[in-house]
Amino acid sequence: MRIGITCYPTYGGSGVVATEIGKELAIRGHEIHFISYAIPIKLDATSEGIYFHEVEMLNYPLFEHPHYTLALATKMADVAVHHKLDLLHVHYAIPHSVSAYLAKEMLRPRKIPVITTLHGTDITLVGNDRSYLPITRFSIDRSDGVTAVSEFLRKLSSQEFALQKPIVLIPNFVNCDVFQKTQDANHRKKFASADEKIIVHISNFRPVKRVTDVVEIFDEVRHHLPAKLLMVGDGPERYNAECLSRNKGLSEKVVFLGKQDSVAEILSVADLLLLPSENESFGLVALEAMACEAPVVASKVGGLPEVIREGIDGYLIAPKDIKAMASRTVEILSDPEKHRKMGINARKFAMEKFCSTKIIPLYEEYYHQIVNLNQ
Ligand code: GMT
Repeated sequence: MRIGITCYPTYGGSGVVATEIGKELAIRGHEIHFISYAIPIKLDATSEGIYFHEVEMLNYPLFEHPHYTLALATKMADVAVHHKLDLLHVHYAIPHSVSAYLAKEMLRPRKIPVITTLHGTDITLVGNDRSYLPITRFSIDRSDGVTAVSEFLRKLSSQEFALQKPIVLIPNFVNCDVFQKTQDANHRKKFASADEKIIVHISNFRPVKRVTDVVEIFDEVRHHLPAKLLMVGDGPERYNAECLSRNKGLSEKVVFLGKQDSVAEILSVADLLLLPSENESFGLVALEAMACEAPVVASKVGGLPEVIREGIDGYLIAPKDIKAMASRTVEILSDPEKHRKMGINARKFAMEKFCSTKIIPLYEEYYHQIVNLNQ
């Protein structure tokens, strides 16, 4: 098939998922056309079967705000015609499903089916804001197919948007060959000394991630065992988290690594992942850590209980309960047998339920179904 994929090209789960889908589909012989304002960070646009089309914006003094939605729609229609696309698959509803709807209408009577994949905050935070709700609901409803990355998000989207259209669950996935625990002791040494446990947090440092809680939890944990905290990513809460860590005298033990191209390399040395988010529709990074045999201590919110099994791959705790999160972290890290078992369980679950080899065919089947319905 010839598939157009649109996503945010920056760091973030939805862009990573979209990029990985495109890469895996190209390996399976499909022709993939990414359409966005920049090359997605994890994309090699010189790979076989992968093409990138940059959305260019017109600047004119009258336009105080950029018209990305329109420019994207125009580019989608252009690529669809000139590269004979079979469908457009957009990730994150806002504004991508609106642009796709416009492109589809522009191309009539030619039919180009549109699939929207909902990722989380496009429904839970931005999508249900009064300023965006009607257009988000409209564009999701006009998509020919809609998928959500967790059962939590599938149900919530149907309810919040009172959609007639069925939303199909296709969960996020991980490439278990790329995400693996390292066997190289020297790689671990780059981050911590032999007696220190390595705790990792990875996010976009937005308020919803509660990054200062991560520092608070680590502070408690440090009273019980030697450890290092690797903070990966960047965003509005980074400064607060850095200040808190300095004020607590933890500067030597908390390392802010910023945005990283290869989170797999960091997770390969992780002993545990902390994800105390206020909400999380799926929590892709939890799955990636699990594939690397790192148990996860996370909030019991959103789609996280679909990814992490309580007491088996980690622990799920009410958000903001820093004491309980710290105590479970110490419990896992101070019991080598429990730590090992949880890590093995986590990788096994990731491989059995969320391996890319199992999930990508679900997208292929869904594409065929939607294209056939539109013929
Ligand atoms: O967190 C965000 O605002 C960004 C968004 C994204 O684009 O990365 O994250 C959402 O999509 C990810 C990929 O499907 C999920 O793993 C995240 O759980 C989800 N974030 C939230 O629900 C907060």
